Amino acid sequence: MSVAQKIRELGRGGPRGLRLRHAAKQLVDLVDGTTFRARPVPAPEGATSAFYEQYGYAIFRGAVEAEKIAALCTALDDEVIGSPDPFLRHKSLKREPNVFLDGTRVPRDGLLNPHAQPESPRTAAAIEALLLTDRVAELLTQIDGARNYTVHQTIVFFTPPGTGLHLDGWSFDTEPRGFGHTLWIPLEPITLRNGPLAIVPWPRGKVVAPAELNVEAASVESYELYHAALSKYIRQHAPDCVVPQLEPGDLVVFASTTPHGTLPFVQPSRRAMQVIARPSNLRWGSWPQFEAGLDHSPNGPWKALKSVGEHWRIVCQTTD
Ligand SMILES: O=C(O)CCC(=O)C(=O)O
Repeated sequence: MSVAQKIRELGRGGPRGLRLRHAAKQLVDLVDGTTFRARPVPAPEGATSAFYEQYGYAIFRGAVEAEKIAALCTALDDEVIGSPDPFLRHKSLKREPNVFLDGTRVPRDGLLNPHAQPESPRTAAAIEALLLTDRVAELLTQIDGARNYTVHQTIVFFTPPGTGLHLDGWSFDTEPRGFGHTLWIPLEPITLRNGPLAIVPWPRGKVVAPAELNVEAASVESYELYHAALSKYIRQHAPDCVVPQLEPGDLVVFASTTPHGTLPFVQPSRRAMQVIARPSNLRWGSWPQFEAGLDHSPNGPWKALKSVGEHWRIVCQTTD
């Protein structure tokens, strides 16, 4: 059905003004994937997509322009590292000034959603310039055939966050599950010594149900129990890990259902950016929300969403 037909269909019944307002709202919801049960497009032909379906991740070389990475690093140095002001932090979820690791200029905690915070406009502009490109969208399209993506979250890491094995889908997935992407972008070389990312090769969309692990259904409270049980399952059934050694310019993408975590470090500086995005037409939510029977996507936590170019939408103001 064409968009025009959909508007006409949605606009039937009720007083004209009300009908039109209702139709406009439903159209926005439709584009957002909030009420419309869109289906994922079939996986495209090609080696990238086939590999991603089987292993749940992809590594692209030279996907991000070097000058744009340098511009982001300069913005971070000037706007964040050199500033006494507070910034919204990844781990503490609070606005806090830099606390540096002993003897370094490496902040202990990263930045949460710096692309959407009023205190970091230069960083935000540099993130948009680096990320929301046709090239990055085309690489995602090679994986899943979708043509438009919505960015929900960004994190900038200065040092490895020490994250245990987990699934990003628990807190942000699509319905059907496994079509959300995490984009992981090194801003400096990632070696075996500065806390690299470790990925468990895992078929895209594979979900081990809590019942299969003998833990209670997904809920905010059962996160730790589920992930402890999943880690045991992985040790037994999927013991291999991929630890990509990366240069700035590379891009790692993995699915919302792919287990991953951070390895330990001896060198503390590890600048990288992590991005959570979904094909814009798909419904989304967290596993606990899906488990509770949520039949539409949540409305927040953002206050504003904007389109950038042909291929991107991004949450540009959050309630954090
Ligand atoms: O950057 C890393 O080492 C992993 C971080 C991560 O998985 C997360 O924050 O969800």
